[in-house]
Amino acid sequence: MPHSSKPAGGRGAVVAAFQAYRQQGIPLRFVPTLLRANHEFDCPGCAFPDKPGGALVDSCEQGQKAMAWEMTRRATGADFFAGKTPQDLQALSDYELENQGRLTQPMLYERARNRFRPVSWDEAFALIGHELGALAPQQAAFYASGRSSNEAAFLWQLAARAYGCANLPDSSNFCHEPSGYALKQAIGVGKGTCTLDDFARADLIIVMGQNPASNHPRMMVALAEAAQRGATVVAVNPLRERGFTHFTDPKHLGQMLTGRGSAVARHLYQVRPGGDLALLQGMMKALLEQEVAHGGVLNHDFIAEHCTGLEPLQAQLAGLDWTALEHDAGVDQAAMRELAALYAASGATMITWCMGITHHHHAVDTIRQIANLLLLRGNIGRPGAGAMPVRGHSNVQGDRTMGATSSVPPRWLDNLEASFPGLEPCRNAGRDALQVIDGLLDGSVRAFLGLGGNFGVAAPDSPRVLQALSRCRLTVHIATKLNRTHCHPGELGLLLPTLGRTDQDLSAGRLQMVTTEDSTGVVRTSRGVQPPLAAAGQWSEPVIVARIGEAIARQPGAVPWRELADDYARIRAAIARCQQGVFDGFDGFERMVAGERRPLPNSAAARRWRTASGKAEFAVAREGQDGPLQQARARYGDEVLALVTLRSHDQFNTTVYGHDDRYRDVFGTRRVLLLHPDELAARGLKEGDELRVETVADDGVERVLCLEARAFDVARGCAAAYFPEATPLVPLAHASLDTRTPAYKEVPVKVSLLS
Ligand SMILES: Nc1nc2c(c(=O)[nH]1)N[C@H]1C(S)=C(S)[C@@H](COP(=O)(O)OP(=O)(O)OC[C@H]3O[C@@H](n4cnc5c(=O)[nH]c(N)nc54)[C@H](O)[C@@H]3O)O[C@H]1N2
Ligand SMILES: Nc1nc2c(c(=O)[nH]1)N[C@H]1C(S)=C(S)[C@@H](COP(=O)(O)OP(=O)(O)OC[C@H]3O[C@@H](n4cnc5c(=O)[nH]c(N)nc54)[C@H](O)[C@@H]3O)O[C@H]1N2
Ligand SMILES: [Mo]
Repeated sequence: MPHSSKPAGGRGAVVAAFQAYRQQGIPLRFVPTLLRANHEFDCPGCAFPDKPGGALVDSCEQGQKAMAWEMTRRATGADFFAGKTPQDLQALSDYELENQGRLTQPMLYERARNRFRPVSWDEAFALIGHELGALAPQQAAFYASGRSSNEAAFLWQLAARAYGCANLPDSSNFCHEPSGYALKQAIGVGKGTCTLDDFARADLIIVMGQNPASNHPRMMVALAEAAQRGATVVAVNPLRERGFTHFTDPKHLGQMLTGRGSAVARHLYQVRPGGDLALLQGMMKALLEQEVAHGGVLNHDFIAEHCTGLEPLQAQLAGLDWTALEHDAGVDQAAMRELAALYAASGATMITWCMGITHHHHAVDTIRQIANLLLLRGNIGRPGAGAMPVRGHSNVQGDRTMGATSSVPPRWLDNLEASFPGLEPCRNAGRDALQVIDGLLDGSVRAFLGLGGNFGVAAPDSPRVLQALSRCRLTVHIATKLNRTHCHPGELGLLLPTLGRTDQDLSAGRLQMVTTEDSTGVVRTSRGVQPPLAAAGQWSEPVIVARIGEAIARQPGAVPWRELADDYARIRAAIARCQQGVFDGFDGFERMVAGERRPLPNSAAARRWRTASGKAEFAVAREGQDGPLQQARARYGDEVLALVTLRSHDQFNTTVYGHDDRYRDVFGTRRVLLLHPDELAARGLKEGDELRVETVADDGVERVLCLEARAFDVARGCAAAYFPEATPLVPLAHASLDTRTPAYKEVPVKVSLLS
């Protein structure tokens, strides 16, 4: 198998960051600011926490790329759109679309002319008011991607609810939804319980279904430091990801000069996609056997005081058969026992996870097993221990805290009413992302508004979703850059350019500040550093959303939209009022000052369990609920591979920065299918072959892609390809139980030589 020995991180990371500045034409004088990104503003990359007062270079290669991509001086204004039809734009690649630069002028598409034309802000808001006024509120959907600030997200849900609609899908529906759902049931709060300090105190850190070297590089530093002080780091992943085996901290000069990386993870367990559920069950089965034989494994005091439901779990685990567990997990009993022994010997254990756990049919049950495992030894609510779903977008957690989601507690709605006398917010639950897609397909959703994101490309079955979007009466996208979803406008389609977090926001003549919340529940402030590329044509998200709110509100005057937009401290004051009895920690939020950080209290971390029973709840995994992958395997046997769609080292979700994945030795192309060499050989295939990859689904839709074969150390029975290129293979119907999160990481496929 070809394998370069270059470590993850290191010099390559620094070189790549500088290439990104050059490519985007970022003036050199901004580089020092970029390197200090996390001091002034929250990096628009991932949601991993940053160290307060941290290193001079407190950001990572990927963060630098995200900033360079946003701070580019290239503009996509009216001249770019002149004469182009949406079909012309659709012919460009995702990379080419975003690489045009920043959107700088509001544009309106009209089907009758089949062209975009510049439009004034006033005309845009009047049009939205008129069109939404003509629809029933249930016919609209308000999508939010997780990049916007708390202030914008709060106004977004307020605008939707004031209009009478709770169809508030968000990128979480495609992402960590199962984590929030499962943790809420298990420990009473849908957020992780760890802080950054826990990395410095854990004995054992289990990293499941996550590729932090590419997607949360600052976490690699925390892991490497933990490993250096003697903690054990283990990874559970079908792919042998480079970051776990060879890593150099790009901020560590000595390591960088030697050019050698060190292994961060002591062990890497190569599960089959979706095999984590069985692996966790095997670990717990081994632990319980060890408890019976020698005692001292379970934390009986903790369980007695804090937990409920252990007996049914014990009974289920006792009844499980090792052969079946080995088959489902894809790792053998000895490995599961080894991992259990490491866990039993550890004084404090953290489990972190990401999309390798959530993008599955059984995601919720798997995450309940993570909670079970932690609870068995009292590993929640003490230093160095806990559950850590590592979020994706930099403010996806905050958006949820702000109520930007289709279902909120009644208390939140009561608080909205009390805060804005005369407001009658929609009190029903609305549609989540897949329900909105159902509505787009059957025509019951007629208007789609997006606060960021690339909905049609991020969604499964993307070609069908993009087509459905273009059947809308109205689409509105508040965005920094052009993407494929924008190229499929409705009969009327608005593109509203907005400021990003790196841009100075001088709305209403004052330098405004916004806030975000990271994966560990720390709220921090952000102020942009760069003057906007086009001040008149790029408005801030809070201002745009407030103006939309004003245009569509059913009780005019109930919400002082313009006052809120003039001074974001007033939005924070409203947030503080609405959080009473919902999320703690927002008292005096309006007094937050630049540079301040606020850790929000986490009830589970304080061992207060806001669950149905008032205790932390063990759960048994559901049996007999095979998903499409298991069904396909039952029908076609080993011919079926489980396709994982994942990120390269050169992208942020649907934003493709380039065509290399240096950590997987893929260069110059993204249309590849990674397979184990044995799997290639067994099929009579070799590297470089053009493959026909076809989804196994029973809905009569043909889903076929042509990809090039590449050898990689992937678990047997599985294949990997890049998102979003491989998304047309993911059927809408393949989604997790309970939360309907797309099963992007276990698509049953058949592979053959393209004839
Ligand atoms: N630079 C950069 N940073 C990002 C992003 C980005 O695109 N680029 N995206 C952001 C977002 S929104 C998110 S959600 C996160 C995503 O962060 P990740 O979850 O790390 O991203 P993926 O590439 O989807 O990778 C999932 C990992 O899970 C593994 N995996 C796949 N299936 C399974 C399985 O069944 N079991 C186990 N144990 N592992 C499995 C894959 O091999 C891969 O290593 O990153 C965030 N940060
Ligand atoms: N096959 C497959 N599909 C997946 C996944 C997968 O692993 N496999 N992962 C899923 C996951 S985890 C997620 S989170 C979703 C992501 O889905 P989305 O959040 O919808 O997609 P992004 O690619 O993050 O959105 C990028 C766009 O956001 C806009 N943007 C960037 N910054 C800003 C800003 O500051 N403000 C505004 N208003 N707009 C901005 C730009 O126009 C840019 O084109 O995709 C999901 N789809
Ligand atoms: Mo995500």
